[in-house]
Amino acid sequence: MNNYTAPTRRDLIRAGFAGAGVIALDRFSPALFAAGEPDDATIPFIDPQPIDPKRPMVKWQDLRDWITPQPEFFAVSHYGPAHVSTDGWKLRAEGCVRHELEWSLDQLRSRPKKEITATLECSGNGAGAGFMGAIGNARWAGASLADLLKEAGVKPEAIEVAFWGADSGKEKIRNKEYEQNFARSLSLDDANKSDVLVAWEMNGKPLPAGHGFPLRLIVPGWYGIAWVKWLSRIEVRDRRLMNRFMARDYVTIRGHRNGQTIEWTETSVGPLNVKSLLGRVSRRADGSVRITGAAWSNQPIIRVELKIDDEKWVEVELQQQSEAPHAWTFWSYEWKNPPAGEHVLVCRATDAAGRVQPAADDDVIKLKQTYWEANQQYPRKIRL
Ligand SMILES: Nc1nc2c(c(=O)[nH]1)N[C@H]1C(S)=C(S)[C@@H](COP(=O)(O)O)O[C@H]1N2
Ligand SMILES: [Mo]
Repeated sequence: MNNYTAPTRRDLIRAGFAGAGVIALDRFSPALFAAGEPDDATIPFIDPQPIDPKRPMVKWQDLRDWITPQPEFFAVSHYGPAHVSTDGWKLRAEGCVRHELEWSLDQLRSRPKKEITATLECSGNGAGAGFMGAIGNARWAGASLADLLKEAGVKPEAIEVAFWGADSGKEKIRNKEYEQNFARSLSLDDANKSDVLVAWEMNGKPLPAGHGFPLRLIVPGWYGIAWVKWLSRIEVRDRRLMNRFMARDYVTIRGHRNGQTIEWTETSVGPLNVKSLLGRVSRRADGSVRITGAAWSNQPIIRVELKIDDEKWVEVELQQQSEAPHAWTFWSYEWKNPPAGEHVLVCRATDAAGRVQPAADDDVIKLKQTYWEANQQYPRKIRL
């Protein structure tokens, strides 16, 4: 693999998971980089990034908040948002289980509550210039999925767990139409990870209707497609679900060079890839320029580098959230004595698995045929 550089112990210490010396930031750190500097002036990007201003999205050049403000949190629904009435509402567990179970919302809420801060990114984020802010970081709370599965008793023949949403629509499969509910599945191992939640809270409040009220799945480290909203049924299965969202639509087709030939593979969209984006560029009182952004992956981020014009890559400072390994990491860089004129800035992240965010002309992106999983570096232009 040409993108691999093994993280050193120094990298790991710096990233905060091999030893002491890391300051744990407040979980709700409201304004990590603006703190104490209310007057720094935003320098706008001059390359167009045409985002519909009415569509909730992260506005990168205003990026300040580690927890994404609710009005900026994107929403995606394939069949339109479901409006679920909680009268008589129950979550069911069925399929390859010893006991088919049902829980009311009150029964779920009386279980031990787990809270996790995790970043949710749509796998289509970054695939087109108008769709760059389909990401957000929130504090989610709910019950452990592993505990619910344990209570229902998973039978030995089970291999995966499917999560069914209350929303449905017509799907055409081999020339025939079928009414289908939204559904995604996870392998038993992935479903039993301790941080997978059936959540009823987002940032301390009941889930908003558009984000899955009353219940959704939280799958830290996975693309949004796995985070099933309006969750109504947990089905333990002895064979793989191969619906639109597992095997037809949310599929990435990539080419891999093997000597003179290219081999093509189709894989289901799954865990997050390593990625970073530039957020805000601002002028400080002393004339220097501050560049901030975010980085995320399904592994902790150990390094983010910045390239200014044709200079060498330089390392930026990470504000690692050691308590929240599946939340995005904010970073910043102080550019002293920046020359006037136009500049191109680009960042790239490296994660604890040693994966480096690819450039747009690296094979892993260049030979990607489909829209999803667009984690390439994204250069931005400014004028000073
Ligand atoms: N039931 C259901 N869950 C769903 C979807 C959907 O259409 N229906 N969309 C998925 C996709 S593609 C994404 S990116 C996330 C978006 O979550 P959000 O709307 O809370 O931002 O929800 C996922 N969960
Ligand atoms: Mo998505």
